[in-house]
Amino acid sequence: MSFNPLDHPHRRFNPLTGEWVLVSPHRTKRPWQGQVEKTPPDKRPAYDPTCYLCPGNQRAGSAQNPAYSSTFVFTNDFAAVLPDTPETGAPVHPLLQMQSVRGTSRVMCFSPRHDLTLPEMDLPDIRGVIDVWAEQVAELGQTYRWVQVFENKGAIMGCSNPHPHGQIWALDALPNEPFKEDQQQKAYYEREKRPLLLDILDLELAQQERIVVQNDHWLAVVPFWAIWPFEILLLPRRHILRLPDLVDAERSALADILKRLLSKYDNLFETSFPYSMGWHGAPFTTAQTPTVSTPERHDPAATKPLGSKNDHWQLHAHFYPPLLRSATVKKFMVGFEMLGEAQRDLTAEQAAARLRDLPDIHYKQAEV
Ligand code: H2U
Ligand code: ZN
Repeated sequence: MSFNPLDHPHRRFNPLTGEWVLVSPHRTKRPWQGQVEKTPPDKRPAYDPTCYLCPGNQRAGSAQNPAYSSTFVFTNDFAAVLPDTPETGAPVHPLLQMQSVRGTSRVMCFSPRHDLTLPEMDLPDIRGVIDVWAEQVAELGQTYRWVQVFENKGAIMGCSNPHPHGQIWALDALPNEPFKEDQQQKAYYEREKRPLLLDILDLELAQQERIVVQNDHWLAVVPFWAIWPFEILLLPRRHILRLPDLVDAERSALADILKRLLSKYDNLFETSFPYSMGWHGAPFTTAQTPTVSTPERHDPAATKPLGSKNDHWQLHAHFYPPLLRSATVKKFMVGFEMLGEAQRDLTAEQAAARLRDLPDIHYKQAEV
C-alpha cells in the first residue's frame, strides 16, 4: 500500500508558526449528529435605531456617533488595553511573570449601512476601508510595537453586532501569534536569504493546487498547513512589510480580491460567512524609533530599506472561518485539538478547489 494524502492520515508543518496540523482526509465520510447552528436572519434594515454602530446613534455611556457617511473609527468604550497603565513592581517569583501593557483599542465601522458586509460593498468603499486600515497602522505604529487590525464576523464568532465593523488593537508588546511568525520568518531568512512567504508565494504559483483567487498584485490560497476548513492566507505578490507600504494600484487590487474572495465565502453555503480575519505585518521597532513608511512614500523601492531588520517579514492576512459542511455545522477545536494538536478532515487542496470553483460574484448581487 503506498501513501496517498487524499486517503491517509498525515501531519503537515506550518513554517510560519513552527507547529504541525493533523490531517485525516478519510474522515470526511463520517456522519454528523452533533450540534447544528442556527442561521442568523439575513434581512437587516439599512439603518437600525437600536444599533450602537449606526450613524447618529447613542453608544454605551454618553458617547454618540457622528452622522458619518463612509468609515468611522472610535476608541472602544470597553477597551481591552489602556494607554496609561503603570509599570509592574518587582517580580514576586521568576515562575510568576507579569508585564504591564500599554495600548489602545479602537472600533472601525466599515460603512454607515447597517445591512451591508464587506463583499456587498462597492469597490471604492472597500478601498476606503483599506486606506483607513493603512492610516491606523501608520499612526499607531509610531507609538506601539504591534498594531492588530482584525474583523470578527458573525454571531458564531462571538461578534456582538452585525453592523459591518472591525477592530484595531495596538500594544507595546508582541503577542504570541506574531511573535511565533517573527521567529520563524527570521530563522528562515537567515538560512535561505529569502523571505519565507515569498518562497511560499512562488511555490503556490508553481503548484496551482491551493490558489482560490488572484489578481495582478495579490494571491489568496488555502495554505498547505491550514487548520480551519476554509482558511485563507492572502499575500501581496511583492515584498511588502506593512499595510501603509501598499501603493495605490495594490490597494485597489486588494479591494478587488477582498470582494471576490469574500463573495466566494458567502456563496459557499449561501450565507453571510462568519470568520475572524486580520493583518500581520512587520512589528514596529520601538516607540522612540518608528520605522513606518507613510502612504505618501509610494515609491516601491523606497518602502523597503535594504538590510532592514524586518526584511524577513512579509505582509499577509489570515482568514479563519469556523464553518465546516453547511451554514449550520461548525468545526470545534476541542478534545485532541486542545490537548494534542489541531486536526482537519478535508485537505487544503480539496477546500481550495471548492472555493475556486464558486462564482466570485456575490449571490445576493448575481443577476437571475
Ligand atoms: P465585536 O466586533 O466583537 O462585536 O466587538 C464590538 C466592540 O464594540 C466590542 O469590543 C465595543 C465593544 O467593547 N463597543 C463599544 O465600544 N461601544 C458600545 O457602545 C458598544 C460596543
Ligand atoms: Zn448599525
